[in-house]
Amino acid sequence: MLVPTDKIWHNGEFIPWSEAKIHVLSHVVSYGSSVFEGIRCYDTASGPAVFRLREHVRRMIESAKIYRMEIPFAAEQLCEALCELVRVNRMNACYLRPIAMRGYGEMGVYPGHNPVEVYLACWEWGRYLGEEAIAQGVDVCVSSWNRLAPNTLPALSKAGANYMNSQLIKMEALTNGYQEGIGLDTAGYVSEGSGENIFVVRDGKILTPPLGASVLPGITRATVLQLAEDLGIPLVETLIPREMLYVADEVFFSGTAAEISPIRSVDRIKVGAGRRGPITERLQKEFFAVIDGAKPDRHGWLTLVNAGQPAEVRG
Ligand code: PPE
Repeated sequence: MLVPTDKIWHNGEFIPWSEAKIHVLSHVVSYGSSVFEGIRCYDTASGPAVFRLREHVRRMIESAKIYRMEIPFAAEQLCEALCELVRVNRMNACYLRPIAMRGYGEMGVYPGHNPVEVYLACWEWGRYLGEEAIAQGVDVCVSSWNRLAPNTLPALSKAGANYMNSQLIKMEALTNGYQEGIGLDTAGYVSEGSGENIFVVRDGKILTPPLGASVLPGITRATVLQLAEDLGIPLVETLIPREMLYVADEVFFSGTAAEISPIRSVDRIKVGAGRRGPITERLQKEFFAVIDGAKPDRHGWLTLVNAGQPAEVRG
């Protein structure tokens, strides 16, 4: 169950968690007109630190732009407000959820006369695919549902409406006893999980679907691309046929919530040895080493929430 924190930010003001409500006739409720982000804040030796904050805020503004939605706050304001949100709620590790939505005003599909409402919330969120997932891996299926077709719902935009498709994929997977489902694009190539990008390892080389395969441009996906380069592991963005999942040495998911999670079987066919593979483990180690400060933050991925705050706030 979601455990409330103290405050939620609404259009520039902090309000109590329980007062962050919308009218049932808000545009977003009937027509799915929202864009959002999911961002992790980690508890580091230097205090809470938000992972790739600027990149997430940029993606949110771009998600909105695709839908002609103007967010009435600048990127820097949103970044600062998100840090403030962590401080105000006295959080250490948490998950941040900025949402921009078309609000209350008129009914009808055309959204231009409805105000854009921006909310920033946070709460504690543990392991997305279960406690064991990071070390043991998860059992997944290929979904009978495809991902969004090109030029229908734009996959590059992290819009609320896209998650109706994700829900179909996720519900089918859980109903059939899997932890997650993989969606294929409408041409039948591997796209992504309901809430994760996907990677395949074969003969020491990493493959991942290109952005044209109906995937979200994942921030963790971009992180894996960079870490693979840093570690000298070859990686290509290329179309992946479904059956490659069955003959791969390793398959893993990436995502803010899922972090880097190994996949140990697909459609009950064992992936490699049926457990986390060595390249997945190397990438996980590198990822978590940067996050927990064991390795320097060489790419400037962490924003210290308490930087520039008075000493009593820094604790
Ligand atoms: N694809 C989809 C469809 C997706 O929802 C996510 C994130 C990703 C890929 C990975 O993107 P990134 O987080 O930038 O690396 N899914 C978010 C929402 C999960 C939820 O259930 O809500 C997340 O991981 O925060």
